[in-house]
Amino acid sequence: MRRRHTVTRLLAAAVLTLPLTVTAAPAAAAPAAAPTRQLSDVIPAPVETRPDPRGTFILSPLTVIRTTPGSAAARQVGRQLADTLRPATGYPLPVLPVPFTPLPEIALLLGGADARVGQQGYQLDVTRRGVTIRANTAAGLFAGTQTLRQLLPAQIEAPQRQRTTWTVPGGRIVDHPRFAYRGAMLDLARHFHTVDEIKTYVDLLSQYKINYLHLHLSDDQGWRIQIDSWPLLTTVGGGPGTGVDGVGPGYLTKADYKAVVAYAAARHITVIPEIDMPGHTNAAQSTYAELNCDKVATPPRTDTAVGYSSLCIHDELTYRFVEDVIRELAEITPGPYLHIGGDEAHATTDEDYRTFVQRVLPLVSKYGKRAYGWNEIMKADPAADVVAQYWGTGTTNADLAEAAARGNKVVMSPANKAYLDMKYDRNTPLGLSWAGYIEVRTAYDWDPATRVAGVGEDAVLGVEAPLWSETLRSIDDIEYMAFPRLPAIAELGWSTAASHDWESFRTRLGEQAPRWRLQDVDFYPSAQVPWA
Ligand code: NGO
Repeated sequence: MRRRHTVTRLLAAAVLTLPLTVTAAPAAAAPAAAPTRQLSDVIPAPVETRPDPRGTFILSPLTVIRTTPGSAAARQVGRQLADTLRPATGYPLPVLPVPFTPLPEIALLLGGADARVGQQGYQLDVTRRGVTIRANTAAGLFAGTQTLRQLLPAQIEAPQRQRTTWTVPGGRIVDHPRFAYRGAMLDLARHFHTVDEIKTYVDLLSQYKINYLHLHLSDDQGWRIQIDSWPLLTTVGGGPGTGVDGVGPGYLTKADYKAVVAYAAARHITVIPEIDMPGHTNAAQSTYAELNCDKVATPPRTDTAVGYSSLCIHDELTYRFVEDVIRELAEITPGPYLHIGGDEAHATTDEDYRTFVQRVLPLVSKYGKRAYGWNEIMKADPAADVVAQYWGTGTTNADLAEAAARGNKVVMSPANKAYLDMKYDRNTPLGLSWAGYIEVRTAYDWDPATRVAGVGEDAVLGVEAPLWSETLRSIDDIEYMAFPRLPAIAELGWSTAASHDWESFRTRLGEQAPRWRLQDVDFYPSAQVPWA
């Protein structure tokens, strides 16, 4: 009976916290107002929605968040949901890991969901008595809570208490992703972004069910991650003046990196570190003379040219360096992937490039990680478990199609669709335009599984939206380029191809604006979108 005792104690504790707020909140007594949202007003679009107009739920001061007894992971998702909903509602929303409560509830339950939800999806049921989210994993429950957040009125994102009726539209959602991988990339090398800025971005990504954060940690300009066996990489390579136009210094210590990894993991986002090689290596080669074939350090460079640097391919020291970096990165990276770059190695001959990539890929496996690189690495005919990230602008790529036929998986980041650093139009103050202008509709109107000939649904692991930071410094800059295009890429990664519909998307996107304003998110007010 220990359990009963716990249940009673928890309920008593919950109810004890209530009276103060009950009297203060007018919403509880309000007549059932029509929900401001519909069950399908969600980004990314859910797989299946079955509205039930009789099932409107009203979040009240009495509502409790009930989680599967004995599951710390479910309880953690419950706590996060409570933290999200408390500021605007002012309700106590106690989190109770109990099998039953007589109170109106939001239940977060492991197991019992529709068979289709898989490892990342969820089922969400809304009735007058409560909301029930069921999933097979904590990640699925978390995804369900992000949907619930969007089903509540926009004021739920306000940092202080709001007077409104907190309706949730009735019915059932069954939802699961089209692709297992939905990523976003931040470039810390061109301009460093602080731990707090990365965390802010993670918070935003998690609202759109992004589950991978790729960090571009080194480039010609700067080196941004502590490597103990090559200590000058950060103090010199990431030292003063190493950002584009001489901005800097900046780098993540290992403790910083671990903090980012943990923060992202708590939001069901896996961090993927990238060290770019054999090109894009000037920060390392200007720091350590021995990494150059002529043993002379290159001058540091903070311009934005690309394709001029190369590690020394036929020198054993190069591989000692690369192995040290991979080993130390793998040690602090719990996620499965380690990205070795491999793009734009124009200063490396094709033969040397193959030699280099074929030597480095096994080093990634040696330290227990799955190798990942920009699509050029497919020129080296890697093993089938190596993942390629397609960043080209065309719709054919023979190396990629051959790799897909051999079984390699591809993440789609076509630069003229998914690059968040491209300008929206010629008036955009930030960003680049080498891959063209990317308005919201351009970012949305493509299909990851038909983009490149010979790389079909089965070969596509998912999508990723890279954000290169040659022109970006602050979190405001990041947000302005990511919003509203990031939600477009998120929807392409999660929602079914059949649900693809620009009119529906732009309407749902417009309804996100009040949420962004309340969260202080800068965004580009595209004329293509009917902003609320
Ligand atoms: C390219 C290049 C990067 C630039 C980016 C700018 C890839 C994979 N390599 O993308 O170094 O920062 O364009 O858009």
